[in-house]
Amino acid sequence: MMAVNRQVTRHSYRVCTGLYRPLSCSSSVSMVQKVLVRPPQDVPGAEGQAEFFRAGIGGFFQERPMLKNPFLEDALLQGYLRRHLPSEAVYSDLRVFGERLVREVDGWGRECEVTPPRLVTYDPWGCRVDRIVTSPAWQRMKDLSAQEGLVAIGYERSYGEWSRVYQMCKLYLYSPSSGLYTCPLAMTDGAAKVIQSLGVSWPVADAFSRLTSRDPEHFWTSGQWMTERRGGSDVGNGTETVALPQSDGTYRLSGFKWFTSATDADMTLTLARVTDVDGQTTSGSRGLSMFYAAVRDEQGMVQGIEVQRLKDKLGTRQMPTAELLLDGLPAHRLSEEGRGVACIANMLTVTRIHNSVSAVAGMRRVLQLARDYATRRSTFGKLLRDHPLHMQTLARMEVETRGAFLLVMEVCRLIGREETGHASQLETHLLRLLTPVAKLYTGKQAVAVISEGLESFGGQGYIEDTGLPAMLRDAQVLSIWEGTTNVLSLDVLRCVSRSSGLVLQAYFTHTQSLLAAASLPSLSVAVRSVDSALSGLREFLQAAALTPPSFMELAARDLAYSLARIYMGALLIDHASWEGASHSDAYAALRWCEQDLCPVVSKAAIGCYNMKTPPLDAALVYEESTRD
Ligand code: UCC
Repeated sequence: MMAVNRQVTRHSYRVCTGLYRPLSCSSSVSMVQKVLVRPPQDVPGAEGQAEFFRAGIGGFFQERPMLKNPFLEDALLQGYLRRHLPSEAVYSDLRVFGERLVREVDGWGRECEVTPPRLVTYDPWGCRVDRIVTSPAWQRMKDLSAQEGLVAIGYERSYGEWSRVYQMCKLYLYSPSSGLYTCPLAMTDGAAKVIQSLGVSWPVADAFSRLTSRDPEHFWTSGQWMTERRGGSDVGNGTETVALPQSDGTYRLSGFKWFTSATDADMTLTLARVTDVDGQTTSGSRGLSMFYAAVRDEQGMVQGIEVQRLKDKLGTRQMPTAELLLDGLPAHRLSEEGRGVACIANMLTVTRIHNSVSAVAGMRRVLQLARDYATRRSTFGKLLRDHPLHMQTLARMEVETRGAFLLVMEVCRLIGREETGHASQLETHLLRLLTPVAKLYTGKQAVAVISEGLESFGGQGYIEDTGLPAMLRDAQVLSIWEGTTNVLSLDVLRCVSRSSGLVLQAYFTHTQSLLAAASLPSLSVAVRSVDSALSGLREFLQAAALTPPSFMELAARDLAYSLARIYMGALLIDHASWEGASHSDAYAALRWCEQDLCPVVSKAAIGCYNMKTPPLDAALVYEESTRD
């Protein structure tokens, strides 16, 4: 922008005459309203007219924020890798990939947004075809995903227990440019994980090799069809789809899948109830089994499926989300009968991790754009970057993003250790607890940080073809799909009780060990804050153990937030204590720890979870509609 400004100034002068008179013609420069006029030779026939006269649109154009190599722009990512995965090959791959994202892929992502998928139900001769037509850019994303190994890296395991971290770092760079292609990749990765955990054999050996392939010709994506009209969250009670056993050991599925994301997938994993000889099924989640189905036959036609319609969504418009009538879909049962939920839970773990990666990636992207913009946009006589209040706002976003990044990478580190057989019992417990915690917390952070980020572009942040509003729309789904914030908060409670508290023990032990290793005096305030929050949390949980379950249910969301904030604080401190850390790493840790790290304790202290509260909450919510 500075270049543009200089140019405009060179060709401009102030006038106190004509249509656009200044409010004051005082001799004091500061009191004179500056009205720019175009030099007469620029406007044939309108000599001396003010710049905005008739068709003149003025000479100032704001420079746009520039996307730069997101890997080279990310000090924390580079620091994290230097510390944990100091591999020249990984560094080089991410740097080159970052260039590719800027050069070509980001444009494809935009193309996906402006060329949304459409459903072709019939061919010109009236035959039902149910074809989902996606943009060429969406198809290029599929090829790129294979070539770049975006799923494969996690299964090749060339970097042992750090392979997941490498894979997720690459996805983190890719996500904001991917036109939401990260969604099918999440499910593809989840399906591969489920198949691997069951044993790669017939009938899914070929599918596994396709899901994890680097060859675009061979590569497949998978769907995850769980949601039905009765049940998005309550899968156990809401699933109506039935599986009719066939004489050859396969099944035919009939039902209605209400939300199927990225429905152009090649295969899917899904849940259904096996019917017995009398056509009866078992209710609840004990009646659910998990199935594998190829979506299309060899001619590329959907088989046993009618695509009812594509969803009209707030965001994720790049990607087809369909309602599907399953009308005898041929399928193979992969789980034992009645073990469908437990079996697909592996997929949920992976897709929830992807969700968290996308959340932090969105935060990082808006920050990268906002900080670039702050070097190009002048207001009140100086660049945005020279306004301390603006920098304070971006710094707060940066602190949130750093906390989120370290938490998400911690979960990736843990799953990598588990998959390579390196995880201790403590780490397995931590993974189970932190997966929903990271997903629910980063989903909320993403919406808040990206919303704040849009504001830093002023009105331009609200203008559709800047590409910025789509970031906010797409972020909004992150707290919804793969389990809403409350459903995941209840999942946290469930894993605490199913493990008889062992997941919490692991949490306390590990957080304490992160703090114990922090020796920098400059961090002592932060260490004290986390330590005290941890003690408060322990006391709260001891007291809560004596309360009825309804107490903890009310506290579930605040408990999950407390677990997230305390753990993020410990991770920020730990990272800042590393010998290669920067001053900013320490500053971020200090700033993070200034907030209420343990809201569950502060809210309990004011009676938020006592039994008088639910009726008061309900009365508050329904006050208007219940008044006579
Ligand atoms: O499909 C969707 C969108 C796809 C798009 C994906 C892209 C995402 C990434 C994008 C990046 C850009 S959205 C639909 C998602 N639906 C959900 O997330 C469902 C939400 N509801 C739940 O999570 C519930 O908590 C249920 C369905 C899991 C609860 O069902 P149940 O039947 O009440 O489950 P139980 O009884 O608690 O658990 C049954 C078994 C137990 O194992 P066993 O019997 O061995 O003890 C549990 O331990 O499942 C196990 N289990 C789990 N294991 C349940 N949840 C988990 C878990 N989270 N991790 C491990």
